[in-house]
Amino acid sequence: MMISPAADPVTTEVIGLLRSHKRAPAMGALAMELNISKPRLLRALEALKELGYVIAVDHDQRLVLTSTPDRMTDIEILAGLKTRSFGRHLHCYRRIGSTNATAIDLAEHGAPEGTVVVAEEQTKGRGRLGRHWHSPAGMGIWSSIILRPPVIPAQAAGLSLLAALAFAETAETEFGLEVMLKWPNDGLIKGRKVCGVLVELSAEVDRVHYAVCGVGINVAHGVKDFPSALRKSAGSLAMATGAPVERLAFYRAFLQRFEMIYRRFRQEGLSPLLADYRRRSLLLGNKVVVRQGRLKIAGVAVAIDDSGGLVIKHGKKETIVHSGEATLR
Ligand code: BT5
Repeated sequence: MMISPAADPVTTEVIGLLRSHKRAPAMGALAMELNISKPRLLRALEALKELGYVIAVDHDQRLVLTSTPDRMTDIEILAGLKTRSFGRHLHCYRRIGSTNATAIDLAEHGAPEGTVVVAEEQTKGRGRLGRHWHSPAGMGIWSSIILRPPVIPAQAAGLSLLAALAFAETAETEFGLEVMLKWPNDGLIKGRKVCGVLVELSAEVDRVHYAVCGVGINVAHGVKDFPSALRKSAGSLAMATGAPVERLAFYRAFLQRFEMIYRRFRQEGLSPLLADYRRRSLLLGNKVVVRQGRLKIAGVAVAIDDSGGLVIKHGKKETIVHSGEATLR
């Protein structure tokens, strides 16, 4: 189900007006100003209340917006979002199978670059290789962005790295947290996975039609909010900072940062951005094993090359891997 006050123009107008006035007119005057009946206004106020807005009536019967919800709705995301294209087309859902699946559908139907799908809850959140991504209601940022980079498929592999980098830089700037990146796509804080990225491509051999870049960021979880299998490995921004974290502010900052990084990638390619990624790399300089299906490559991770591949040295030989599951030995 979509959650979009913008789906109802009256509700949108009401919240716009309440936002722009410290004290909005009283109910009757407001209905007149908006040229709607009082019952219609009451319905809009009720809808806003259900979305978590708190609207008080002061001693002059004027309406006062006292609190806005930390909900991933279009109006709240767009309030103060400073991007050119990321999030300018927004599809917000209360509950959805997977934001990646919906974004792929939208991309197939021509949705433009920067289109975002975001959900409060995913019932079939997906990780790489068919794995499940735990995405409970209200706990995190479950979101996908449609990108249409003018590159060949091999170059698009770098998008996972860029999304992870955008997460790291946002967490550092917003909260001063130290984020480590586990190639290719994990964002870890204090050894726990807080962010995962899943890029899905539609491409020909020499052209990418679109890439859907899905990003999952755990925000509000305490340890017990994770299923027992994840309690040792997963973390959240709230666990890392030791305080509640507002999803909306973080999400806006993330979109802004990711757009900046992505625009640089479009203009200059991956290499100028890799220094920032390498600096946070968990694997570089360490003994690792990378599994690609049944294939196992063990050695020392010595570099991340300019295409985003991980260079593993074993004996005198070096192998470059572009995908796989890496673990420290
Ligand atoms: C990923 O896969 O890390 C990619 C996750 C991408 C999720 C986003 S949410 C929005 C968008 N829509 C989607 O449907 N997906 C994307 P991978 O590297 O394969 O890691 C998956 C593994 O991480 C699982 O097998 C679990 O072990 C673990 N895991 C699952 N949920 C987790 C969570 N919430 N936090 C930390 N670890 C988790």
